[in-house]
Amino acid sequence: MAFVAPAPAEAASTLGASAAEKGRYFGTAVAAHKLSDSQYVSILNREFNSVTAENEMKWDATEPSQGRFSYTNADRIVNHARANGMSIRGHALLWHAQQPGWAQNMSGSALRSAAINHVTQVASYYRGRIHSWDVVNEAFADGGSGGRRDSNLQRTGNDWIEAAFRAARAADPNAKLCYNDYNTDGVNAKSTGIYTMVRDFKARGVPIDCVGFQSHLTNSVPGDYQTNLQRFADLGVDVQITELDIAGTNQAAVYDTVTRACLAVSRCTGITVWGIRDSDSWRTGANPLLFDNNGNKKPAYTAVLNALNAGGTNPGGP
Ligand code: 9MR
Repeated sequence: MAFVAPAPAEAASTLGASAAEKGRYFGTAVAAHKLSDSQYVSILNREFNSVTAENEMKWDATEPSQGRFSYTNADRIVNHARANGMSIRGHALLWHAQQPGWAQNMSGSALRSAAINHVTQVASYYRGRIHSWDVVNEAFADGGSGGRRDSNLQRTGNDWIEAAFRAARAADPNAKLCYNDYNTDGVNAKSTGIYTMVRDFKARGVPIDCVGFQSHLTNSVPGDYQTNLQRFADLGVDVQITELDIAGTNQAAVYDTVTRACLAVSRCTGITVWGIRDSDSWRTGANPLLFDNNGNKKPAYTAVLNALNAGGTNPGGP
């Protein structure tokens, strides 16, 4: 009988399936009002196994007046995800932007109490259904200071971030709790400020499980992108690429580099792109996503899929 060589493991043919083979997820931001667009939904269901609500879980959406919570649009996304076996990134419990008007007008201890109550209420409502929460979003300043961004939340006291993480842990003990920010994609003053905060939280037992790197990129990615992910992982937190989109030239090559960097870091547990088709992107006209306006796969899509299929495994799983 002739020897028949075993077939090589078949390369996965979708982003989600390929990432899953590597113990990771591949997600996208989703807008609830697009769940009636059949082209959008068919790509979503075919390619992705994680979703992030693009706007529907933000403070202005979930607590439009103080103490009155509104989950209708967020629930549409959560229900769609659960019905299709997708995990969910919660985005975001506290942020200086997209606050409801009533919160924008508050300060001091009243704002602190309202903010912590918001964290508790929303995280409790979704308890058991969220893989990872962006507990705090974009709290560090741009530029060289490495310090906090000024905001009404920051003015309630420097400990507002740790108070939010403690409240989130109490409300949903099984969700991974992330700090999420942009312009943190290489080793720079801003990412180092966050690194120092995470190291301090780990040393003092403040509950933090993950750091999100938004990765809104143009033309290139910092040469120390993987090194930067790894230094956070070495603190004992997972890292996630949370809002990836890449404008400009070399798009496919930069998507390839980012995907490979995640796969090379065992604690990089997943990648989320910030929308499905170019027409879904917040960066109007930049065409920074993996599918064109007609829902066709772009060269950037093929680059990501090939990088996922070529990449290493993550024994820990997502
Ligand atoms: O993509 C979101 C867009 O629809 C909203 O108008 C905008 C409002 O601030 O927020 C966008 O998403 C942001 C995300 O929540 C946090 N990081 C930056 C994203 C792009 O602005």
